[in-house]
Amino acid sequence: MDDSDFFLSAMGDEVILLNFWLSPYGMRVRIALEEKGIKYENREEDFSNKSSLLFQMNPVHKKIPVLIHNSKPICESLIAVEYIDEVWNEQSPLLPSNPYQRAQARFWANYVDTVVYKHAMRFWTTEGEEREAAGQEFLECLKLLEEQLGDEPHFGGNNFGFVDVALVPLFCYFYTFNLYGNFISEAQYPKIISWARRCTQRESVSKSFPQEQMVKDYVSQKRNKG
Ligand SMILES: N[C@@H](CCC(=O)N[C@@H](CS)C(=O)NCC(=O)O)C(=O)O
Repeated sequence: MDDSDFFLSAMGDEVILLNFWLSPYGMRVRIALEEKGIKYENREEDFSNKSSLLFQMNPVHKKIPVLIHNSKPICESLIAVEYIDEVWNEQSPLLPSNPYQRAQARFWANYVDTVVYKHAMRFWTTEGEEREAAGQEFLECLKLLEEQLGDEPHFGGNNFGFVDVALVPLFCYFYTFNLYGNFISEAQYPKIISWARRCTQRESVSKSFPQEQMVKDYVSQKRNKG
């Protein structure tokens, strides 16, 4: 038991995450909790038989992830990440303290959420021309993100931060992208690829990602069915 465990148990915090192992949204919340060293219980949901707790905690969308902190639900992954950053603010800040930089971080996280994820999800869930178009759009987004990253190690500059947490879960599917050929070429996207490597080497990220083989099996099962 280290100091932070003692502090948390002394505080009596109960943290539960309603989750699904393959969800990139769930991974965001896990990464934020790991960054802060928060002990939590991960509860897996079965989408074909959702728990009554999920209906009770997220009656509007009935989706995971739901962070439950001392019996109170926080829904929507980026809102949960911000909540974690505010509540456990003594270490590993994820959002910058400067208001302008904070607004910028929220802007890019929102871009990742609404644009980048949309194309990535279409790429995995469609076939033929539609998948091709989604793949192209996704690559266009990566180009823009490369420019935004510039020569910094992270989107938040030197520190791993909010935009990194928002984006990096997509890269746990990196090898599944490459199951479709050499989709994200290192020569074309060197900065994003080295950023992804840097982030995935962090303990908070690697602990929150599913095992590579499980993702591969899941994707090949889906492809065989399709
Ligand atoms: N915008 C939400 C998206 C959450 C989401 O789409 N969750 C999916 C899993 S990846 C889900 O719960 N799907 C179950 C369903 O739609 O019934 C967030 O950021 O938390």
